Amino acid sequence: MNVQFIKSATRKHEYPKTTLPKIAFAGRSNVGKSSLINNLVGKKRLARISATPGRTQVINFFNVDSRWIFVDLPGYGFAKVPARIRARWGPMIEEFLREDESLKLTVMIVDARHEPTQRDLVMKEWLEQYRVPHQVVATKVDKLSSNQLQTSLDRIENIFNRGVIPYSATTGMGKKELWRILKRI
Ligand SMILES: Nc1nc2c(ncn2[C@@H]2O[C@H](COP(=O)(O)OP(=O)(O)OP(=O)(O)O)[C@@H](O)[C@H]2O)c(=O)[nH]1
Ligand SMILES: [Mg+2]
Repeated sequence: MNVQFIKSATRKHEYPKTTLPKIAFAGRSNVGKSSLINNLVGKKRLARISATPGRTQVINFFNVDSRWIFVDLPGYGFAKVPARIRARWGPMIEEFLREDESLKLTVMIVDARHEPTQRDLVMKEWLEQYRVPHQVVATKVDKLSSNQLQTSLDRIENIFNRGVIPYSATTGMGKKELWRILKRI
């Protein structure tokens, strides 16, 4: 798989000029977005995995096999991000969801261990409002027992009112299932 970083952007005029279908990855800070992207494309250090959560406050675009553009959206909800940077997050994400005509799917990533947060629900509302198709993925499932996992998946499916793919960037669980969906785009 040939994957290349294209550029970072915060505003629409900076997005890469391309008509390839875009697949965005969204979720709260530290949820494992970059790890999931790296695991999907089989590259260890493509999207930066941060020891300092919340650092990725720009939109990162990657060319995947000249067939899709993967978009690593900045994480939300990290308390230590300065308020003035946090204030920019909403308009930046909303502009992207609203304005990018080649956005075909958003992968909405939640932590399998936790109740979805208020910000996850805001994100869900935006995806619905701007009519962006979305697939919910619950990651870090390797940290749960199978009983815990079932309870957690049921809860997440209820909240988002749709099917959720269990995922682990550590074991690769869910990778095939998610690719099956991405390959239809
Ligand atoms: N056990 C386990 N750890 C994971 C998994 N995915 C991510 N992690 C860990 O979770 C931490 C955050 O992962 P990142 O991929 O940097 O998360 P992110 O959502 O991109 O974070 P920001 O870009 O900083 O918002 C890292 O320490 C990862 O190693 C997983 O599936 N299983
Ligand atoms: Mg990241």
